[in-house]
Amino acid sequence: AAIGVVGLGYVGLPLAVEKAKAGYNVIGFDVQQEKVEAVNKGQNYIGDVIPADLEALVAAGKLMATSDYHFMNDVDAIAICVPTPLDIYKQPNMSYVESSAKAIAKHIKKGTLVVLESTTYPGTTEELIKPILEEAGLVCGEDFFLAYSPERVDPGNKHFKTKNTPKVVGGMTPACTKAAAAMYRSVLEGEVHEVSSPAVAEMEKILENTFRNINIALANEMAILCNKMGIDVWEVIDAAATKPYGFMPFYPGPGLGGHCIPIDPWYLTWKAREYNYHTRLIETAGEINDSMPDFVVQRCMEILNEKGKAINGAKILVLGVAYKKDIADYRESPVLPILDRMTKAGADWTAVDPHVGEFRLNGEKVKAYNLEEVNLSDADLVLITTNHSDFNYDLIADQAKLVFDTRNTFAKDIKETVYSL
Ligand code: SAJ
Repeated sequence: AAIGVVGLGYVGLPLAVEKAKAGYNVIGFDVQQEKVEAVNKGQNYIGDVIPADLEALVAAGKLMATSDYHFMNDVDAIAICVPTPLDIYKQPNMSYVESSAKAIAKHIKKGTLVVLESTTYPGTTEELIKPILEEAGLVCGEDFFLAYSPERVDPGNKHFKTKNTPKVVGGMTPACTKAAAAMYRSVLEGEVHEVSSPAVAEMEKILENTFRNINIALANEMAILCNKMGIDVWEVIDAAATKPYGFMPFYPGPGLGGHCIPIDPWYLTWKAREYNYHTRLIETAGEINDSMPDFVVQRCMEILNEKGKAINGAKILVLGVAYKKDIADYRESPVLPILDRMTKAGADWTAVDPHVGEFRLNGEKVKAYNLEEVNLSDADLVLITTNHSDFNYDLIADQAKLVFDTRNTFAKDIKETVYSL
């Protein structure tokens, strides 16, 4: 039996590899030819995948990639792992999910299992996917099986990978839930937790990520207020974290990046309008998180000002473009609006990020240098936005005239030239 994965990104490729390692013949589908070619050459491009695994599985003919949906005829189970981004009005963009479902509907046959993994608003599987798949005349729950099972991938997480992270599964009917749970249990080691409907599974994923978004916003609001009150917010959070029950620490930062946490809550906000409900908490948290780039640049101005320097014309090194440490991904990174605001304030900034190398800012290609390529002592201010492990923090504290650290990377009061959020 062959199984398929639609979307070979940071969710789909690790899942395809795990399915192939479990013994299935796996066909990966992606519209991007360069991904298809890379996979078929056994060339890995996803940090969480072990390159040797991909190479061996492709060489053994257990895993292949294609952009030709006719291969759908050969698969008995398909997982849809395509992006669900927001448009510029924070409205859901379901086009990838819709086009994948339509492509599958053309080749669906009796007994096929379809599972949607992309994070989305509650109701998607029943209201959007099911009708598309039933167009072919087959009946969901009898002729084919349909379920929702949210992806839980934490890029760069050393402990929790696709294989050992618990998985929630909700089917359109009990038979659908069973079929999907059986497929995942044959591939994954972690608990496969069955729920009564796709909507429960869709909503629990949104809860997981909205929980993070809201609590990060709380940490950011505390940081802003502690700064005004002359209190060290990091010391406050570490002290609160001594509470052994009912508390877990979240930390302030330069803003909220990534393709999930800043995005997912807005899928619920959008759907809630259909029920005339206004998700006030999500919107307020979004405003606070989105205000952090301004707060960071404001603090840079204040710190330079204390030394009689204007931000206008100031040489600023910005350490870290990626949205979190030790990865190369800079999607939704708050560093982009920070750089934008620095340009507007007339700062002469240079981006430093060995993981990113080169990135686009407002459509322009910009180089992200290695730390060794820049002169730390020549900068008027060094801003730490992403606490990559491979930055030499002793050297930075030693050589930089001024440091503004937004990630609490230094020991407390290391030097009076080092300021923290
Ligand atoms: N961040 C803070 N303060 C914190 C934690 C995170 O400012 O206390 C920032 C990070 O710097 C980053 C953003 O929030 O810019 C998102 O961070 P993240 O740790 O949630 O990382 P993601 O988005 O790569 O992965 C998350 C998963 N991570 C964790 O749960 C730790 C998880 O929420 C989801 O499985 C995944 O997104 C997803 O794909 O939904």
